[in-house]
Amino acid sequence: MGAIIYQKAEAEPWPLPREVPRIYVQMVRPQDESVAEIWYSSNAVRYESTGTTTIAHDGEYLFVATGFTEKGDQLEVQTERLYLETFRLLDRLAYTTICRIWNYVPEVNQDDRNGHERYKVFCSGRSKAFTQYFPEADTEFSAATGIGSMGGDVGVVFLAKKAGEVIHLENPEQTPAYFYPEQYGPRSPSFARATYARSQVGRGYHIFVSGTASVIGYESVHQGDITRQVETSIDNINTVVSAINLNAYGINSGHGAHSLSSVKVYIRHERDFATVKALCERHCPNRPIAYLHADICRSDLDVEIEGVAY
Ligand code: 3EB
Repeated sequence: MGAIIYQKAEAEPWPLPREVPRIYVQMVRPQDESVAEIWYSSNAVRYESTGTTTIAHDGEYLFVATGFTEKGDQLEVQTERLYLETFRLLDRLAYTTICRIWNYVPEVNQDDRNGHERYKVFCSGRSKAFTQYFPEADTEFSAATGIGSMGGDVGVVFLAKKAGEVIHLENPEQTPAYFYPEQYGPRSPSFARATYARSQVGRGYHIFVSGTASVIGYESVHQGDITRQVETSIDNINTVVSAINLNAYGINSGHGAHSLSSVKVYIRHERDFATVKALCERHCPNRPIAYLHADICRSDLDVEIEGVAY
């Protein structure tokens, strides 16, 4: 029903049926193959589009691929506007429960004209949209990834559900991102560590695990040590999807990094690819893992890992 395609700027568009919503993200090294993350549905899918936003929905899930070309130094207001428009769209189509968001922001660690890091500027726009649209729900956020891309437009993908059982999960070892102290930006990041979504039919579920980095409490740890950053990210994933944590939310299952699917690993430095691959193959054996070249939104961190458990 929708696709996120990681490919080089100059590459041919991925051959997909015309109506399928998609976003192209520049995160692939010149020597690597493109990667497509394709979300399927076994139900009948309806497709729609409005301007630069493309949509697919199947009666249970809705996939939105959207974004904007930046105009001047307007990242904050353009982000706020995009989020507000998407919230209205989700209301109009009646898929009001957000499960997962991916945010791709070029030059994410660069400062804007006012000397503010673009990640923090992006967080402000996103946070203002949430506060404006959901004034009563000040800690109600879904799983997300906020990550740098190597160029192009700002891209945002939303996965939302018809009302149904969704539980947003935190990691007891990490401060909720929406409570990060001021030093990480005037408006804290709007995301949960993971989102559990139960299927409307049968006993199936998905746990969407957010981009997970080497953060303990609210602090980055193991700066400059790629091995320990990977280990801490894996530990954080293990904690958030563990039986102990899920049971605390009334969810009767348990997972670990080893049982994640659709694993994506974002790596800041080319020189770290081999090390990170070896570690991830050990922690998530026998499953396809995409390794992407991206700036992590905290400038002192060099790796981030995400996936889906079900
Ligand atoms: C962190 O733990 C690392 O701003 O949407 C991870 C996942 C991170 C999502 C976001 C940021 C975001 O704070 C960074």
